[in-house]
Amino acid sequence: RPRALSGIQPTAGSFHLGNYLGAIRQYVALQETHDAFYMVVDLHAITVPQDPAELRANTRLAVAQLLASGLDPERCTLFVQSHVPEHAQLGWVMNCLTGFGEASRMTQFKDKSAKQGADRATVGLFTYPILQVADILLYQASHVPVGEDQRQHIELTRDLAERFNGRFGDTFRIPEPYIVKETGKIYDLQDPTIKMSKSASTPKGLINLLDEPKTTAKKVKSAVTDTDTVIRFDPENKPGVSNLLTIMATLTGTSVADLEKSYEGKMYGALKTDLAEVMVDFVTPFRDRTQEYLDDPETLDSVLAKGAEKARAVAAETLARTYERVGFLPAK
Ligand code: AQP
Repeated sequence: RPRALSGIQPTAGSFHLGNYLGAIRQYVALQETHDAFYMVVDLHAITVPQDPAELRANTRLAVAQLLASGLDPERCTLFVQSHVPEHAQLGWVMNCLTGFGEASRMTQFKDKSAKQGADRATVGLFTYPILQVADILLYQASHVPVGEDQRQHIELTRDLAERFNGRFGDTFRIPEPYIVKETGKIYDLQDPTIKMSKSASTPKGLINLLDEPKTTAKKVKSAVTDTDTVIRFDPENKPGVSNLLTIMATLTGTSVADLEKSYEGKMYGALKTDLAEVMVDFVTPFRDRTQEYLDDPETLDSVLAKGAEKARAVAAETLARTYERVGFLPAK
C-alpha cells in the first residue's frame, strides 16, 4: 500500500477552515487507500514561544479535533510527534545534510521570521523545514497531504532524500506532495488575496472551526467580495467570490459550475446566506464531537499510546538503517 504522512500544529487551539479543506479532509480520505500516519507536531510548535500548560491542552485539543474530523484510529496511526523521539534524531542527521543557503531559501521561514522580527526568530524556526523532512522520511511516505504553502518543504524533502540515497545508498522513499488543486489554498475572508491563516491580521477573515456557530455565520456574511454583481468563479478578477464558491462546492459536494448556474441572476447576499447555513451545519456537530473526545481523556490517551507504539516501530527501523548508513558505531 502507498503510505501517507502529515502533521498539524497544535498552536492555535482551534483548527481553521484552511487547515480543514487544505489538509485534514485529505487525511480522512487517504486513510481508506493508504497506510496513513498523522501526527500533532508539538516539536514544531515550540519554534515560537509557547506556554507549557497551553501547549499541553492544545495538543489534546488538536487530537480531539482530528478525531472529530473523521480520523479513525483503526484505519490510521494517530500520534503526538514528541512521543516518537526518532523525529528529533533523524532531524539532526538531515540538518547535517542541508546547506545553509538552501535552508535560507525557505519562504515560510522568511515570512514567519519577518513577522516576528529577525532577532526574535529562533534557530528552531529556521530549521523546522528540515525537521519536517525527517518527519516524512522516517515513515517512508509516498504521499504527503498538505496545503499549497507546504509545497516547497516537500521539494526540500525530495532533494534531501535523493542526496542521502546518492551519498549513502538507497535508504529513503522519495515522497510526493498530495495537494488538492481546488482547496490547496483557502483565502482570508477579509483579504481574499492572502491565505487564510491563524496569524491573519483580522480575526474576521479567519474561520475557526471551534468558533460559536453564530460568529461563523457572521464572518461568512461579512466576507469581502467585489463591486461587480455576478456570481462567477474567476480567482484573478473575483478572488472573494471565487473563494466562497470553492468553500461552498467542497462542503456540499457540488461542482463550482453547478453553483454558478444555480446562482445565476442572484445577488452575493444569497450565496453568503446559503454558505453561512452550510458552515453552521458543518461546525455545529464538529464542535460537539470535539467536546465529546475531550470529555473522554482515557480514550484519547489510549489512542495516542497505541499510535505512538505503531509509529515508533516504523520510525525506529528507518532511523537504525540511517545511522548504520551514516557510519555510526552500533551500541552494543
Ligand atoms: N489557507 C490554507 N489553505 C489550505 N491549506 C492550508 N493549511 C494551512 N492554511 C491553509 C494547511 O494546513 C495544514 C496544517 O498547517 P499547520 O499546522 O502548519 O498550520 P499553519 O500552517 O501554521 O497554519 P497557518 O494558519 O497557516 O499558520 P501561520 O499563520 O503560522 O502560517 C498544512 O498542511 C497547511 O498547508
